[in-house]
Order: sequence, then structure tokens, then C-alpha cells
Amino acid sequence: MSTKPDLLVVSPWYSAAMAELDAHFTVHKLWEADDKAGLLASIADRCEAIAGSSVCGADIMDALPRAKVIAHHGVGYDGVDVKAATERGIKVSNTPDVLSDEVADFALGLLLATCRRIPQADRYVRAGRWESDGDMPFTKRVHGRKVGILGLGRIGIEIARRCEAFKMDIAYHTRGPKDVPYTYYGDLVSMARDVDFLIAIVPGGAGTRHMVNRQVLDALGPEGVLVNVARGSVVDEAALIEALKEGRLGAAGLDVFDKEPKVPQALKDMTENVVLQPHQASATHDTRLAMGRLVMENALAGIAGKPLITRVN
Ligand code: A2R
Repeated sequence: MSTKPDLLVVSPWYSAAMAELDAHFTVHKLWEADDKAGLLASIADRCEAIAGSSVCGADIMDALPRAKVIAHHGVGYDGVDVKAATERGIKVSNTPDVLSDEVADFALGLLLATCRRIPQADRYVRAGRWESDGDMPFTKRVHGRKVGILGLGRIGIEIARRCEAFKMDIAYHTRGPKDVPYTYYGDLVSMARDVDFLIAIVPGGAGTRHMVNRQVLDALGPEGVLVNVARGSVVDEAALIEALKEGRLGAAGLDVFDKEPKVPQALKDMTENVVLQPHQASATHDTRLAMGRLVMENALAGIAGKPLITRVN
């Protein structure tokens, strides 16, 4: 019989990182099981660790009463019922820091792509329009503009540093001011009114749901650009679609959506002022490997009764 501890994996992540789990655990893949209840029942008497990249509710915790740790893959853990875990004495971890630079790189890339219309220009060349129609219409300058960052945590600060390199005037909105050389706004609408670009990088969940609403989008205005690398839930998607359609908002670069991987057709139809990405801000080989290893280390620590490396509860 194997001496390796059991690990229930609820939902998968980067395959190369997951392959490393086998050296340390007997891995049970819930998302592949036809009989999920049967799988849970078969390991209920011994499985002490749960891991996953999307949701983990009280039902799974109750099915594994010996669980000591839920090692979540991702910095945002809004899919994990942390309250239920805490009530059951289960420690929860996430994967912060190792992805901050990656997400910040991507945020700037998405801002550039949206303002300079890089995907649209690629399509323009491929369609032969450079030859038939001549030069493309001019685009919007990025450097030197005013940017407002919604959320100035581990990732937000890296976005701000990159914006400094682009000689931008930097503002931010959080619940409280930070010790940083950027302009603090206690009111999101006021910040949106004063900036050219709004980059959202707050956590998801009830506290930030629809923070970027019609009022904020209207304050950003017809020349304004929204970049969302946070969570789909942070933006009122219906209000965003209306604002873009009616020209009350200039453009949007979106990596996250309300009902991923489903993206509203209205957003897909707006090919000129919207850049869409499949939630890939942290998705490089290097970063996803680092995130996967952090999941593994947290799960091992949890089973051993040691402090988790990146505990959230
Ligand atoms: O509000 P503060 O001072 O705690 O600042 C945090 C801010 N934040 C909020 N700002 C305004 N209204 C809120 N209701 C609110 N809740 C949180 O978001 C802080 O500056 C920032 C979060 O920073 P960290 O916890 O360090 O998160 P990290 O690693 O930057 O990741 C942010 C999110 C993830 O949760 C994923 O959903 C997404 O980025 O990829």
C-alpha cells in the first residue's frame, strides 16, 4: 500500500505542475470521476488535503471530514467557501506574490493593446486592408496619461511601477490610503472622472461586486478606457455593454468575465473598441509552475500540521 498521503484535486491547473504532485501524493481527480460521490466516499476516512483552481464548497468539505487543508490555485479565492472551511477547522491557502509581476505585465499589455488597437491592427493587415485602404486610423496615446488603479495590493503596486515607467500620472482607490507616492481617492467615481484609464485589480467576492457600475463608467467617459484583470464580478457587465454600445465609454480591455468561459455575444460583436482575453493574465509556463508548486507546498505543510506558506484564514 502507498505511504503517500491522499490529495483530492477538485479542478485542475497547469498539467506540468500537476504532474509533480504524484511524487508526493496519491492524487484523486474529482473533475474526471464519473461517480464523484463514490470517489469522495472511498477516501473519506483518510484524505487530509484538498486542492483546486475554481470552486470548493462546504459539500466537499463535509464529504472529507479528515480534511486539514484546502490549497487553492490562484491568488483570488472567491470560489472557496472560506467561512465554511474556518468553521470546520480547515486551513485555506492561495498562491499570491508568485504571479504579481506576470499579471502586472499583462495589465500593461492589455492597456497598450486596447489603446493602440494592436489586435485590430493585426486583423487589418491580415485582411489586406493596408493595401486596399491605406493606413489605419490613428490610435490613443498611452504614456504620460492619467491612470487610476482600483486596488493597490501586491499586483496593483506592480502595475503602478510599470505605469511609472510609462511616465503616467498615477492615482488609486482602495478602502484606505497607502504609503505610496500616488494620489489617493477615497471615492471611485471621483477618481474615474479624473483619469484616462481605469485598471481594476481588486479581489472578487461580495465586497467588490459591481464596484465598476454605470456611474463609474460614465465618469470615465467617452474617451476613457477600462482594463479589467481582477474578476468579472467587479464590473457590472450589463452596464459596461450599454456604456460601450452608446459611446459613453471609449474602450475596454477585458481578461475576466462574469460567467467564464462564456463571454456575452454583445462584447464579442464589439470588435473595434473591445479587446477580449481568455483569463490568461497569469498564464505563462513559469508562473503557472510556480503557482502549482506553491499549491503543493501548502498541501504538504497542511498535512504535516505545519504553518501554511500562504494561509488566508
Ligand atoms: O481596500 P484595501 O485598503 O484593503 O486595499 C485592497 C483593495 N481592496 C479594495 N479596494 C476598494 N474597495 C474594496 N472593497 C476593496 N477590497 C480590497 O484591493 C488592496 O489594495 C487590493 C487587494 O490586494 P491584495 O490582497 O494584495 O491582492 P492581490 O494579490 O493584488 O490580488 C488582487 C486580485 C486577486 O484577488 C484576484 O481576484 C485578481 O487580483 O487576480
